[in-house]
Amino acid sequence: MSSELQITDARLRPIADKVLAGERLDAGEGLRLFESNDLLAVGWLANHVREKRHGDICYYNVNRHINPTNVCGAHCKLCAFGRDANSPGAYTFTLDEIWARAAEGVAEGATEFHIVGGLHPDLPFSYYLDLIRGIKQRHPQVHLKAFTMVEVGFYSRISKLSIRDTLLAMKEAGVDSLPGGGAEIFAPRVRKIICDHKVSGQMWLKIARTAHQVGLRSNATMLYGHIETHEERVSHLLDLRELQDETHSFVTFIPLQFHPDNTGLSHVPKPTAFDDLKTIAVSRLLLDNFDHIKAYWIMLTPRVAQVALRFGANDLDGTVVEEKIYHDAGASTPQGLTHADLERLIRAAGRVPVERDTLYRKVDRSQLPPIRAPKRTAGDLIPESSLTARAQ
Ligand code: V47
Repeated sequence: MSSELQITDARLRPIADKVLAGERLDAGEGLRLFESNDLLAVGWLANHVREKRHGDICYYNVNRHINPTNVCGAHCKLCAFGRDANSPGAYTFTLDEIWARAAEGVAEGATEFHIVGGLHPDLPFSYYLDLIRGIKQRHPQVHLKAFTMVEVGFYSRISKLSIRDTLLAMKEAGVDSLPGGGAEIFAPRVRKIICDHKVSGQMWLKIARTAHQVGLRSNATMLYGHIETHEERVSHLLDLRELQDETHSFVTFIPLQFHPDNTGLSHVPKPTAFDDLKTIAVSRLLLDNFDHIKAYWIMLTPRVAQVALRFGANDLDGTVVEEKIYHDAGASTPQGLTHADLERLIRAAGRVPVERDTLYRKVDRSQLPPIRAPKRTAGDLIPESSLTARAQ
C-alpha cells in the first residue's frame, strides 16, 4: 500500500484490524461501515483488499447491450425503461433487427453481448430462444450473457417449464451466463414499493442457485440510493455472500446507483458520489468471496467510476454501446465508450488496463480483427480531442 491508514472514526478501528487480518466482517460491522463518514478510511481498507487480490490491474471488456423489447407488464416504480405495448416509445425488435445489431457489435470487436429486456406479455419463450440461437449460430465466439433471474422467472411462468428446465433450454440455445440485474434489494418491504410484480428476493436467490447448479455462472447486483435502509443493504450483501459460499458461481458484483428521472420514484434525491464510493467500498469489504467488484461507469459517470478504482473496484464494465435502461432514467453519460477511452480512464487512475472476456480471461487483441469505432452519441463527458477510436 502506498499510504498509511488514517482513521478519524474510532469505531472503525476494530473493523480495520479484522480487515488487515483477513477476517470476515459481520452484519453489525457492515452497518458501521455504511454509517461512518470516514470515507477515506473505509476506502483505504477496500483498496487494501482490492490491491491484495488484483494489484494494479483494472479489467474492462468490449461488449454491446442488446435490449430486445422495452414492452413490460411489470410496471416497476423504479424503472423508466418499461412501456405498455401501445404507448409512445414502445418497441420490440424483430429477430433480424437483433441479429443486425449483433453483427454491428462483432464489427466493433465485442466479445460479449449483454441481453436483457422487458417482460413482454405476448412474446412466447421461443422468441428468446430463437434470438439466442440465431446470434450463437452467426457468432459462436461471442459470449452471450443473457436474461436476468427476473426474466428467467417470467419465462418459466409463460412456458410452464420448471425454473431448472427453463435454464436448461436457455443453455441449450446458447446462453453462456446470466447478468446480475433484477436483484434490486431483497427485503420484501422495499420490493413491495419499488418492484411489486417482480420475483421476490428469495426467488431471485433460488433462480441464481439453480442457474449455478446447471452450470450457468452469473453476476449479482444491488440497486441502492432509493428507499432502502443501510440495514437492508447489508442484509442484501450478506444474502449474496451466503449463496456464493454455497455455489462459488457469481462472477462479479455490481452496485447500481438508482436514477430517479422518469420513474415512479422521481421524488427520490439522486445518490451522491460520497454514497457511491462508500457503497463500492463496503461491498468490497463484505463480499470477501467475490473476486470482482465492478464500477459501472454508465451509472456512476466515467469520472466517479475512475475514482472507484481506488475504493475497491477492479473493473469498469465495458464499452457497452446503446445503453437504454439508465438513459431512459436520466443518465447523462455517453451511450458507449471506446476501447481506447476505457484504457485512458484506467491509466489516468494509475491502474493497468487489462481487456478481459466475460469470465475474466485476458483477451489478446493482436489475435483478433481490427476494431471498428462505434457511432458516438451526444453528451460525451470526455473531450473528443483526447479520444482515439482504434485498436491499441
Ligand atoms: O435490474 C432499472 C436497474 C438493472 C433503473 O451483470 C435501474 O454485468 C437505476 O443489471 N435507475 C439492469 N437502475 C442493469 C444491470 C447490469 C448493468 C451492468 C452490468 C450488469 C452485469 C448488469 O438496472 C435492473 C435494475 O436494477 N435499473 N431502472 C433506474 N431507474
